[in-house]
Amino acid sequence: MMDFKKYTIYDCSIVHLPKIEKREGNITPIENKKDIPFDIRRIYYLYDVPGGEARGGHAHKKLHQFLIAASGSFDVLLDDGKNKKVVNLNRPYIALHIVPGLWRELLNFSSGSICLVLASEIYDEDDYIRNYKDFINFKGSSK
Ligand code: T46
Repeated sequence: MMDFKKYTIYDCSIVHLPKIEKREGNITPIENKKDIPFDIRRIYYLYDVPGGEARGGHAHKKLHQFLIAASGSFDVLLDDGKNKKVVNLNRPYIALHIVPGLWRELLNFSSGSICLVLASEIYDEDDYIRNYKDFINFKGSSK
């Protein structure tokens, strides 16, 4: 398995999830191994985010995540210490797979938006790097 310190923003991907369309409305099912490349050990969602507020602002050492705009839209800034990119999520059947070892910030939440997160691990504060300088040192220590 790749050293998670070496992951870059180019290892993240947009994943099109199944979308079953019905006249009464649509449904998107997500199954371990079939629709997502890791076992889901935790689900959480961000909601009631006040206008102008940012979330994230940290990196994870081991955690894989799928981020989905279950409602509304928001931007995800990805940063591997060298490269940055912004991904806009605005469809409930599109996921952003964020690999470990990347700094992320969530910005520009639309009113009433919901960020659904499917995560590969249970909550562990030791998996977080919440200081940007520590993150840069962490990335540098893989060379
Ligand atoms: C991420 C972005 C997208 C828990 O107790 N359990 C949990 O599973 C989570 C996710 C958080 N918490 C506690 C820890 C903090 O006291 O909830 C509080 C807020 O967490 P945090 O400041 O990390 O929230 P965000 O929105 O900045 O980040 C969260 C996730 O933590 C993170 O993995 O990538 O959403």
